Order: sequence, then structure tokens, then C-alpha cells
Amino acid sequence: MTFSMDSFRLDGKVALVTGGIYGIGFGIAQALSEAGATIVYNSVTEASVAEGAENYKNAGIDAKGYVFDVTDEEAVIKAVKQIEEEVGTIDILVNNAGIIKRTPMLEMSVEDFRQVIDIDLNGPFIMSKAVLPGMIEKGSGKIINICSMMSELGRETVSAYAAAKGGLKMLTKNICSEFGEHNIQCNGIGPGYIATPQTAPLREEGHPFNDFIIAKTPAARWGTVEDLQGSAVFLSSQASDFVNGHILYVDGGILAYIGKQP
Ligand code: NAP
Ligand code: GCO
Repeated sequence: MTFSMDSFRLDGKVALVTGGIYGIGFGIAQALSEAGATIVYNSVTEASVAEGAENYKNAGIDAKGYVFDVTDEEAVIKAVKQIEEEVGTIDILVNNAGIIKRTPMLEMSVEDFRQVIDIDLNGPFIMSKAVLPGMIEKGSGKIINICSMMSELGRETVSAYAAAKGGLKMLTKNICSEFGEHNIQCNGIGPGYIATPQTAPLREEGHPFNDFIIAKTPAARWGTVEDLQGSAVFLSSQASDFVNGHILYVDGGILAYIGKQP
């Protein structure tokens, strides 16, 4: 069969990007829209969804926002049903919504630990569980879980985040194992250190982490949201129909590198 670039197109597909108001989620949504997909996004508050509406409007994208929390199963089921009725079956789910708390483990409360696990790990489980029946019925679907360097590595202060993102890597492999026979692919993108509001505190002028991360990255720079866009389109498209249970690390080479010699 002749290869066609059309296998990367997403025309007629509906993509739900959780937390796609700004940062990585918004950048991924922009790329999926450029490839032809209809974009749906969510956030927890009306104000945040309105901010998203403004961002999409400014980018010339006709996206539809919904208010719900990815950790609230009842609300998620209701919203997915509403999206299916108003926009169509969700073909592509990007589990992007996530938080981080940077606290030394011995100072971290169990409540904070639970909250990170709830949003970053239980959220993708709840979301995936809600969209999978529609994908099974349709006979195809793509789930992309936004993992992290912390799916593979640890570091001081991010115990809950690393536990959640490590778990998300294994949830990815499990969804692949359980639903691959339905022509559903579940893969992860593991971004390296990307310049977004989430990492703003680490990138402040003079912050030791800024120089540290540039030295740890063979590409010798922070990643950008744009760096992730091609991978997101690939993993959402027919071009990746036999790629399943994979974590695609988009990290400028961090995971391949032992670090600069002193
Ligand atoms: P960000 O700038 O902090 O954006 C996170 C988004 O998630 C926001 O839109 C936020 O909405 C939303 N969100 C948080 N809790 C939510 C909930 N319970 N329900 C629905 N939406 C919720 O983060 P980012 O840097 O773009 O990161 C996006 C994803 O990539 C996260 O999963 C993060 O862990 C992961 N990641 C980031 C990096 C990086 O270097 N930046 C690297 C690897 C992985 P509100 O602001 O309205 O709460
Ligand atoms: C941190 C960072 C990270 C990144 C990202 C790396 O404090 O170490 O915030 O964990 O955001 O997930 O891939």
C-alpha cells in the first residue's frame, strides 16, 4: 500500500483535552485542531473554561469547553454523555490535567499526597473509563496520557507526583493490554522540562534548577509546548495504529544522558 501523509490527518475526529486551557494541553489542542480534529476541553471552574474560550477564540479555533473535575466520576460520566450528544463520540482523549506539589516527603501531608494522586492518576482512570465504551462501540479510539520524566526518575520534593506519573505509565500499558483488541491505542507522552506555568517557579532568573536542568538536557534548553505537538498528532492519528502501550519521551535527550562530567 502506498503511504499517504493523510494518515496523520484527524478530520472528523473529536478530541477531548482535559485541562486544555493553557500550557501543554492548549498546545496539544492547537496541533490536533490544525490536523483537522474538533476540540473539546474542560476545567473545574466556569472562569477557567471562559479563559479557555478566549484563548481558543484568539487562536482561531472553534472549541467547546465544559465545566467538570476529572476526579469526580459522576460529573465525568455526565459530561462525557453530554459531549457525545452535543459534539460526537470522543475519538481522542488526552489526559493532560495535572498538578504538582513540590514538598520534601517528610513534610508532605497525606492529604496533599492523596490530592496529587487523585488528579494525576485517578483522574486519567476515571476519564478513560468514561470514554472507553464509546470507543469500543465505534471500533476505534486513542488515549494519550501525559506522563513525565518522573514516570522514570525520582527527585527530592516530588514523591506524590513521581508516584502518580509512574502509575500513569503503567495504567497506559494496562489500557493497551485490555482494549487493544478493540482497535484502541493508549500511549503516553513523557515531556521533559517544558516552559509552562507549572514550571515557572523553577525557571526564575538565578534559580539553581534552571542551570541544572539545562546542563542535564543534551538539547541544552527547556522544552516548549511546540516541541510536543508533532508527537501528539502522531499518537492521535491512523499513522500510529500499531503503536500501543508506548511512552514517547519528548525530553531533549534527558533520559539518555548520564550528565555532564564535573
Ligand atoms: P499547567 O500549566 O499547570 O496546566 C495544568 C492544567 O490542568 C490547567 O489547565 C489546570 O486548570 C488543569 N487542571 C488541574 N487540575 C484539574 C482538575 N482536577 N480537573 C480539570 N483540570 C484540571 O501544567 P502543564 O505544565 O501544562 O502540564 C500539563 C500536564 O503535563 C500535566 O499533567 C503535567 O503534570 C504534565 N507535564 C508537565 C511538564 C512540564 O515541564 N511543564 C512536564 C511533564 C509533564 P486550572 O488552572 O483551571 O486548574
Ligand atoms: C519538577 C518538575 C517536573 C516536570 C515534569 C518533568 O518539579 O521536577 O515540575 O516534574 O514538570 O513533569 O517531566
